[in-house]
Amino acid sequence: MAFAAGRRAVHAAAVCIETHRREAPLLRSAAPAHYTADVPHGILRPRCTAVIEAALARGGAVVALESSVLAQGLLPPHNREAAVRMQRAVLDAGATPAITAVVRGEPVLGLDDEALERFLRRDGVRKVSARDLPFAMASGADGATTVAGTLALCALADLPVFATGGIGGVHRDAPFDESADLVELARTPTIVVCAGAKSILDLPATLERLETLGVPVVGFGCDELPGFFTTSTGLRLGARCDTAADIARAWRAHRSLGRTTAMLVVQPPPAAFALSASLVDAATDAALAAARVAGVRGAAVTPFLLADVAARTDGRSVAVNLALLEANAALAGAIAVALTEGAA
Ligand code: PSU
Ligand code: MN
Repeated sequence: MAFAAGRRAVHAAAVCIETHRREAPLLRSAAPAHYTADVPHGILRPRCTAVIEAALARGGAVVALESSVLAQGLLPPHNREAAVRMQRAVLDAGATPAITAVVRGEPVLGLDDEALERFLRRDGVRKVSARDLPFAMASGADGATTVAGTLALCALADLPVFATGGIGGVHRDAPFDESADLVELARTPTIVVCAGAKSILDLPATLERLETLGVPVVGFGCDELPGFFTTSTGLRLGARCDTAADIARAWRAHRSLGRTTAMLVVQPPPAAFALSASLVDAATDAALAAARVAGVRGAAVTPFLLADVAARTDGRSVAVNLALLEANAALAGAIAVALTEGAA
């Protein structure tokens, strides 16, 4: 495991904790003292595959991809298809994909083939939000990171761009069930590309919370918040961009203000796959009722609802899910490249 001297970190050679403890000098962190006073070994830097390490070292475009959508959101064989299509889309855009996860207790950017296979089999892989990271690490577990968990890892490696399907948000039924994705978006300076928040959520409330938290939401080629499975929701957005270069420019402005929130870039699912609002609404209402009857709670809610909606739409929700994941990965790749190009 490598430890870095703060967020503008160096690519220190990987050392295991024990070696580090005995032999390596303590590294000073650039983070404020109250963050690091009780972290004698410094802030961790996720282990990267060689390809990702090389891309970071040359200042190349790298796009983070979450793993919870693979290990909890989509069932085999669709999760494999999602992994392949997303990574290929990032590569085709000229960037390097980095699936984030905790592998046998170690936070990583990029999964090797063996770990990816385990995650795709969903073999004892737990769902890891930001709060779950320390326990997954301490117990040596495999953990698939949600948007919140992924953002926490992006921050450790200064990854500025991340693609996902839909973010978590404010749930409709359960009072106070609000995804940690929102809070992490509010404190992680990363561009997050998605198709909005999942239709199973309370979308107006989710948008309001993002506003309260100061997270800019920009439509990519659209003026409304997309509904994940659907093109529109009737919820107007305050900003629109039509090119990756425009997003990059807005991002630089955001960062020039010292803002440390994410920027949410939303685009509708590819038109050929988008579902009608009536179909999605009916499936969602039925799924919510089923969750109530089954007494599903907490972290299990989102995977349950997604699976139930998939069953109720004869898999059409899966087809649109795969298509939008690929499209979002492609856009994230283009934005990451634009960030490396126009550094002025
Ligand atoms: N969107 C999907 N599939 C998913 C998720 C989102 O299409 O599996 C996952 C993401 O990882 C997101 C998480 O961060 O669900 C939200 O879970 P919760 O509501 O428990 O925070
Ligand atoms: Mn929740």
